[in-house]
Amino acid sequence: MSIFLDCIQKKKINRPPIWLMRQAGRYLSEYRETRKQAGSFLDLCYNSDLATEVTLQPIEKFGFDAAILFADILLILDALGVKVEFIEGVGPKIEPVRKLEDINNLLNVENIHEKLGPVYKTITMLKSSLPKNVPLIGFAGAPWTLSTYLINGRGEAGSITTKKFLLSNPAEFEKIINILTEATIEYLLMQIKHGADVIKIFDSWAGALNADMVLNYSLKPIKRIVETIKEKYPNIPFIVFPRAVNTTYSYFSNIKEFDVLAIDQFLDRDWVAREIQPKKIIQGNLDPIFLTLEKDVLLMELKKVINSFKKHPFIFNLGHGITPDAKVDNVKSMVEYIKEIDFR
Ligand code: 1CP
Repeated sequence: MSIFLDCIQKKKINRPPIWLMRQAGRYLSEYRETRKQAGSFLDLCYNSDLATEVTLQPIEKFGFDAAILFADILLILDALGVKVEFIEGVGPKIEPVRKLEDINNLLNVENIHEKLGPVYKTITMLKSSLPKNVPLIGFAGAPWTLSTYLINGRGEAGSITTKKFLLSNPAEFEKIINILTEATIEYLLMQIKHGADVIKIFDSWAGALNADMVLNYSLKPIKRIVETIKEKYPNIPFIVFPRAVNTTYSYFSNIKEFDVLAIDQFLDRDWVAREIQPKKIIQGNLDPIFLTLEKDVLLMELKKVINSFKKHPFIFNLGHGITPDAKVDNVKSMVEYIKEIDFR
C-alpha cells in the first residue's frame, strides 16, 4: 500500500521511495503565502489548519511518498516553559537555561501536552486528509541537539558553548539531557497515539561532538527514547539522523531498535554501501546544493547516489534540509526521475 513503509519493512520494491527534509518550506511560494497568513513561524506551527495545509502542499505538488508533520524541533523547549522566538531572517532565539535552579524551576515535563495540543490536532487532521498510500512522519529533536539550543540560546557552528558547558558542569548537563529525554518520550508517544506512522529523530548538531561524546550524548539518549517507546509501540519504525558523525555511524547501525539511518552528504557513499547498508536501511544523501543548480548537474549527481546505494533497498532523500533557493522545477524533475526507476 505504501512504498515507503514497504521499504522500511524490507519488502520488495521496484524503486526507492522519495521524500525530502524540509519539503514544506520557503522554496515553495504556497508555503510563503500561508506563512504570511499565519503571522509568525510559531503561530504557523501552532495553527492546526495552516500546519495541515503546508504539510499537504508538497504532497499535492510533487507526489512524495511520505509526509512530514509541519512543526519544529524547538517547540518542545517552548512547551517545557522556555522562552523561544524565531527572528525573521535570523532564526531561533532561546533564553538560555544553565543554572540548576533554572533547570529545576523552568523545565516542566508534566505540562508539555497543553502547549503541544495543536500539534497533536494537526496529526489527527493530516491522518484524515492524506492519501492512504502516504504515511505521516512525526519527529523530535534529539536531546543533544535540543540541549545546544537550550544552553547556547541559538544554533552555533561547532556547538563550542554547549561542549564547554557539558565538560564543566556535568551534573547540570546530565539533568538537562534527562529532562529532554523524558519530555521527548512523552511527546513522541502522543504523536504516535494521534496517528504518526513513523518517527524521525533529528540530531542535527551531533557532528560537533567527538567520538566518545557521540556515543554518550547522541546515541545513548536516542537509544533510550526508541527503546522506551518500542516497549509500548513495537511496530513503529524509527529513522535516526545523527548528522555529520562520520565513521561513528557504524555504532548507530548496530542498534537493532533503529530501523532506518539517515545519512548526511559528507559520508563516502562507497563506505556507506559497504559498512552500513548490509546492516540498516538508509535514507539520503543528495547534497541539497544540487537542487539550486542546473537540471543536468542535478541529474548527474542523482544518478551517482542511486548507483552507489542500489544494491540494497534505500529511501531517497537529501543529506540535509532543502534550502530556500532550491528550484521547484528541479524538485519536480527529481521526483519524476526517481518514480521512473525500475529495478526489476
Ligand atoms: O521562516 C520560516 O518559515 C522558518 C523556516 C523553518 C521551517 C520551514 C524553520 C525554522 N523550521 C521549519 C520547519 C521544520 N523544522 C520541519 C518541518 C517539516 C519539514 O521537514 O518539512 C522540521 C522537521 C524541522 C526540524 C528542525 N528545526 C531541525 C532539524 C533538522 C535540520 O534541519 O537540521 C532544526 C535544527 C530546527 C531548528 C530550526 N528551525 C528553523 C530554523 C531556521 C532552524 C535551524 C536554525 C539553526 O541553524 O540553528
